[in-house]
Amino acid sequence: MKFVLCFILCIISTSYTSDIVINNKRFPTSFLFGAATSSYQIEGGWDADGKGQNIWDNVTHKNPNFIKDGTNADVSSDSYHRYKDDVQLLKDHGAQFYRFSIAWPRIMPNGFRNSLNQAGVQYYKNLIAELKNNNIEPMITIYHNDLPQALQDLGGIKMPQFADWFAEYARVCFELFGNDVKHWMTINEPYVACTVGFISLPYEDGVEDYICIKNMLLAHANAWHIYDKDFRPTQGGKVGMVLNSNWFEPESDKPEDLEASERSMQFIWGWLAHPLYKGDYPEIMKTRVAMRSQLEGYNQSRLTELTSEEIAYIKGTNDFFCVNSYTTAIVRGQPEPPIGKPSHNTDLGVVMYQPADWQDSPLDWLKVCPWGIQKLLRWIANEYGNPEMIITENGYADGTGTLNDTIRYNYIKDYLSYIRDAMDKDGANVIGYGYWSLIDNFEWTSGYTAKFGLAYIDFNDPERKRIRKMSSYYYEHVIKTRCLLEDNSCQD
Ligand code: PNW
Repeated sequence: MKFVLCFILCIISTSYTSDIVINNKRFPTSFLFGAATSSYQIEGGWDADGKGQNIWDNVTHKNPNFIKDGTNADVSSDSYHRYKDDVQLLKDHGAQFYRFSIAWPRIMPNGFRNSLNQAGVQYYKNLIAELKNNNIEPMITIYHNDLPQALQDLGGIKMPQFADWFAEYARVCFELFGNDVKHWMTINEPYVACTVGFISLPYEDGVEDYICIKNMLLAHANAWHIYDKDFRPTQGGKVGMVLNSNWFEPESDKPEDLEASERSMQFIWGWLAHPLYKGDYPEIMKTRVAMRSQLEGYNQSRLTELTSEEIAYIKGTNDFFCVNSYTTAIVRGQPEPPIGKPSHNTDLGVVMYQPADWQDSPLDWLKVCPWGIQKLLRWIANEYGNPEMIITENGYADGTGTLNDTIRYNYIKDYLSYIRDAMDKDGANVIGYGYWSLIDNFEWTSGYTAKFGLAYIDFNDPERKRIRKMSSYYYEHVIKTRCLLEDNSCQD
């Protein structure tokens, strides 16, 4: 059995670069291709023109060891001064949209409206105008990990007030920029922001993450309701939350492995998507966390329940499903983990790994597995009534930033092929794809050791020139021809 499994996985994994039959159907003309970035990772200008500090400014300055190479994003790709180069690069690709984020403390340095910073506002107005002049649609993420330090000092995302702080900020964004924006993304990857990316490290695993996600859901719902009532009638856009994770492939078709796969999907995707689409956390999650909490001697479940008012308030607040996904993990069932220190992982209770022979990257969680994306999209379509989906992030990092980036080129081609398969074989309602990332940038705790860009940046070059990689020319071909085959021989 093990042998058969390895045999299958090995075939699949070696086929990554060579044997995949690339989907030869042209992408519809309405399909949106673009690229993504986030404010802290690219902007630099960390204290320019009145910007307030964010939690990453604070941690990287106080504790450089927090970052693998001891760096920070004080300057990074310097998009605060070079946003026109970014727009030119998007134009060179023929991109239909650019997904970027607004830095909360750049427009509201203390986190609140009373500190509104005109220079910061002007930066985003200029960027949006430049995009529109070049027929590129701005898609805006309102929050992408760069919380104002001032709000962190008040307790940050753990505080029940967070949902109101965020609502005020989102309203300001809709007011200032909403006339030019049709796709709003409230919060990027709450799952990461509340777990591995929890900046108040160490966070209390299995307790604070549940509180954090609940606050994120309420914050998102606040923004959606504000938009729906006060802005949608005149601005006519859509508002969604950006969810992320892997596809979780069962190790075998044994019932315990199939269950482990489904449980992982429910625990990780369902944690957010169930409240948004169905009205409450997944049943399996409520049952397991309650059961383990009780055995641990808690009086109530560590998974703070949603009240019936909250359930009604959150349900139906995702106008489109934003999917960030880069990779797949294999999962296996296991006996109930012993009761001890609580954690989200033991609440889930599965064994997870990535086979050693999958193409790796400098990031320990990122290995290449193109077929996983089709299964993920199919699962979301089935589970949530085939909502409109945009792949808001997908990409590959190498350590060097080489211009001859064949792995990234294959990654884009193969992932897009399986996305196209999900559309025409499974009927998944995917309407767009945004590659992460437009340019090399600061990769959080990995600093500049992992480079995702379609364009290379030498971080010692004062001009921060954007230099297109081979994959970028391929992506341009795909955007312009809507065909994954180089000879453009796709069927219409
Ligand atoms: C996403 N993980 O983060 C973010 O939205 C981007 O800011 C980031 O640069 C990109 O993916 C690449 O990392 C993730 O540990 C961070 O599984 C961590 C994980 C996944 C995504």
